[in-house]
Amino acid sequence: MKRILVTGATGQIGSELVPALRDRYGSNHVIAAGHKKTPQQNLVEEGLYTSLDVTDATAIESVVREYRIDTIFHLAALLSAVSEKNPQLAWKVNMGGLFNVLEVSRENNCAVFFPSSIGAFGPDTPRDDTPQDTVQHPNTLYGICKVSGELLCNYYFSRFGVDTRGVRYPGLISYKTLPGGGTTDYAVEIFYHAVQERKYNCFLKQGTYLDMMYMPDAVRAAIELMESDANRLKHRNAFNITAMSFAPEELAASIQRYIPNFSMDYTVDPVRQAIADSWPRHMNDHAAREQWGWQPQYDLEQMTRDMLERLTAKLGQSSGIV
Ligand code: AKB
Repeated sequence: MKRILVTGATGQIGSELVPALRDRYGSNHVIAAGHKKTPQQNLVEEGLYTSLDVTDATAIESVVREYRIDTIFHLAALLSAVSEKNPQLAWKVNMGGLFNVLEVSRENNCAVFFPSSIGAFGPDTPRDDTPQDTVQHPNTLYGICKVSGELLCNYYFSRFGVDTRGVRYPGLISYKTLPGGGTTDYAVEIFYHAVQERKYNCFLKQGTYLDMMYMPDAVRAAIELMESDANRLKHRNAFNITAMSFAPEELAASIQRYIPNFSMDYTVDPVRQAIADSWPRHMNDHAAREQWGWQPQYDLEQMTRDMLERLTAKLGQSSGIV
């Protein structure tokens, strides 16, 4: 039975990955680790929780030894927009944290899941049907950390035999925890505003197509990749995965099918627009499909309906959904 550590457990992915891992492997086999943010009640009450600063290698090592960890889902990182505001801190947390996790894993024989991102691509990358292996050249600090992280994970596998695996996540949409500082955050915020105010002011302009995914698919992808047959993995790290690609006005139209009086206008944030314009519109994820059977379950329509139903219940609003 696995013994798992999840760093960044209080974040958007971690807060949903931890309960899924606890359901699968048992609550005593999954240690959720957060740092600055107050942990969600369920993370603390329904299993093991610890506070952990990933820039402190000694602290990671002592958690790994204390709980006899054999697998680390290393999610702790700053997202793209906050990384542009504080590139020095982003390098320290995103690169320093990953390096520490890989070193501790090398010494303690742990497998590592590392989430890369569409942010690992840049303006020179083909934006449509983006190949698995292609020019990357990101021009954001977040992207530079992601592409370096992909390479570092490959290096730790080929040089030291650490079982590193990972995906390139698109923008992730979820109703449990807000993302906090990404370029794709509009696709989450829009739902809160639609349910509570029936209107939203979008910071990306019309026609900005980006890959997206609903959180249940993202969580399943991480677990399935880590459980997949290593002999079938030709890439191991940085698998392109996607579930849908849409522009803001298409997401708004999808919401309007359930909330007809929802309206959206635009005040473009130049920093986040420039980041979005440097990312793929739609990635090719055939390598993930072929090598470990990746298959998304939620498209735009299914995701929109589920998000609206669950957020309406969470926020205690009268539905307004037709
Ligand atoms: C962000 O927008 O920074 C993230 C990502 C796509 O990596 N959601």
